[in-house]
Amino acid sequence: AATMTEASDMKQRVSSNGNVPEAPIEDVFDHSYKEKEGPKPPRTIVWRNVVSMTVLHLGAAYGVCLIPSASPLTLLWSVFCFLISALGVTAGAHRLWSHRSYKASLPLKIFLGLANSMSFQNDIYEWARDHRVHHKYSETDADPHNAVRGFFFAHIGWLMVRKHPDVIEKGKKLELNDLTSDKVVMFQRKHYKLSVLLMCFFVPMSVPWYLWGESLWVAYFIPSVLRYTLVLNATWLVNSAAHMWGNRPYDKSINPRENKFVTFSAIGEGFHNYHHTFPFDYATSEFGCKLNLTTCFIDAMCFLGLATDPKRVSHELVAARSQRTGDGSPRSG
Ligand code: ST9
Ligand code: ZN
Ligand code: ZN
Repeated sequence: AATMTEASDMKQRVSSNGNVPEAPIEDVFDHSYKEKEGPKPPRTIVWRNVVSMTVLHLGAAYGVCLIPSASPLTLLWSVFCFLISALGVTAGAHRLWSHRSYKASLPLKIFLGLANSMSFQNDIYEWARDHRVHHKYSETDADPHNAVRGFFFAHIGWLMVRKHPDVIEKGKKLELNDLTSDKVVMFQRKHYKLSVLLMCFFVPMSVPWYLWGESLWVAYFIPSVLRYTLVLNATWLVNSAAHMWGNRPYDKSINPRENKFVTFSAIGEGFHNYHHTFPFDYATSEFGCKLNLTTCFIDAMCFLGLATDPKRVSHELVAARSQRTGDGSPRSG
């Protein structure tokens, strides 16, 4: 019976705005995929990325050393920039564009597009494409940050080597029309470099300098470099830590887990066992706003009329699924 309800719930998402059918988002795990037999293709290190990631993290460590010499306003501004760029990933690239778990008006999309450029994590199109293969082929060769390859690979290593050919092969078969027909997504992709230069570096650095006379040096290393590096690592923890450590109250047959530390650092994205079980739920958890700043933000946008149609899974369905496939650990927010 549970499976029946699940199937109808899936359909509900597909046509939840009245009767207009939408193409289903390909974020549901594909059990039919089998990894190719035989030896794995050789791993090709991309040295340019190894060097740039190392330099970035050294810059962030230096930024930490500069904290005592920064003005309190600059630190406050850095936290603000952290939250805006984090929302560009969580509410933007993730819940809106990868999963289509709610609908956003044009002004909200523009805000999320700018916030997303502030997070500098590849353009929305590329991010959402990689994220859909991640869900559909989770923990296999076709998953860009396959956590079976270990913490380091899932966290940052995957950005330092060429992709497994299956990621590209499977990714090319995905339905991405909703992204290519989205003007904000395509505009951001077209002007990606410039938008990153402005939003990730120029704006975070020039505001403290211009408005309260912070030194450009400090304003570069803290709200820009350090803040950027922290958002990156908070995001990557969802791929590494939340695929390795924590309970699995919804589905014990999959790797993603509920991880409180990740939930906190990634503003609500650590309920990862829930999220992989119900990828279309806009709250990415059954507990709404609890520990989930991103859900609060989307709720506020709905309240203001800037977002509509947030998709949710019913408590009955969650409970039934948890009974059937969970690991028996308590569900808790
Ligand atoms: C970054 C991204 O950090 C982080 C994403 C994290 C995802 C997290 C998900 C967790 C859940 C959400 C929670 C959010 C929490 C947020 C909390 C915030 C506080 N399908 O890529 P190339 C094709 S980025 C189909 O070069 P290589 C395609 O044709 C950090 N096709 O592959 C492509 O051409 P085009 C900054 C695909 O050569 C061509 O192949 N950025 C797919 O193997 C070549 O693609 C960097 O560091 C696909 N999936 O290189 C840059 N993929 O361009 C890192 C590829 O036309 N990237 N194709 O699309 C690179 O340098 C390279 O991608 C590479 C692989 C070296 C890693
Ligand atoms: Zn995941
Ligand atoms: Zn997701």
